[in-house]
Amino acid sequence: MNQSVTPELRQWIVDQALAGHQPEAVLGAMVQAGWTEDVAEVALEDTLRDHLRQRASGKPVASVVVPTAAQGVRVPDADLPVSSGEVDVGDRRIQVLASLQSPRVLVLGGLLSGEECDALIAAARPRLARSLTVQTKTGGEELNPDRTSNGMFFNRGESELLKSIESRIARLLNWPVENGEGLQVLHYGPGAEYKPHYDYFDPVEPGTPTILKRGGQRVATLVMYLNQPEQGGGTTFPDAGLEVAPQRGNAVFFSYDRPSPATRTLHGGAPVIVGEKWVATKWLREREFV
Ligand code: PD2
Ligand code: ZN
Repeated sequence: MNQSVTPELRQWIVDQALAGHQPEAVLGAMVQAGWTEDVAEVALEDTLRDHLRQRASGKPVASVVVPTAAQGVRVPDADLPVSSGEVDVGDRRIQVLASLQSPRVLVLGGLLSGEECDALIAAARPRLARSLTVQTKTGGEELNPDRTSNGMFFNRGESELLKSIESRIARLLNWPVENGEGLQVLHYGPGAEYKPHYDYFDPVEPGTPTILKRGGQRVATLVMYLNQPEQGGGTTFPDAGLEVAPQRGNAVFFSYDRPSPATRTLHGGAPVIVGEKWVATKWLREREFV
């Protein structure tokens, strides 16, 4: 791996120290992420020495941001319907079937037409591969045993269908198209599942600064159901005791204003028992995703 000590890595080291992590623990995390121990040791010592020198000189230094209850970032959300239970996004009217404040969750009806669901499946099917997840230890990707689906990513705006869906989502959630990652399609066969996890990138992992360069943190997720499994395959929110049933064209939206379990957005894809499950996931970032 690339062993160059980037400004992002130096800031991460300082943040870990300011958050109270012992140097041995920080070193251990770096070695686990693939750093050679002596390179990591020098990077750690140099960074912390420079930081202390800068502090002693009275110069202002970047300080760690420890999010508290009052410090969450702005997040996507729908304009809630006053009485009709529907949001008009120009080309469709979308039903708000359920709304929860903490965790912030919306269950949406009729976000996609049946034809759009079928077209997404048809376009994704030939491009499926065993799902990878972003590896926050290094910023790369890895096979994840907790995720037994097959998946693929579309590029943002790669077809008229995707452009139309992306701009609908942007209008619905009041969030720029440019801040969205390319749509991901997942296919689960019988027995496949996605164990409970958070979608934000864990700030304590040394690969996270690299991932955040492409548009900051993830702040919201929209999981769109492209079909209806015969049995199983709901999206679960263990902290809220909530399970959303997959129904073709419907979706579940949730947001997280900080990368913390305090958002209560732990969620998973329950095992498919009978049939298959297709979903399309849209992740929204703080800033333009490049
Ligand atoms: O397929 C799902 O229900 C599901 C559950 C949890 C999808 C995701 N997470 C995801 O794509 O992040
Ligand atoms: Zn997820």
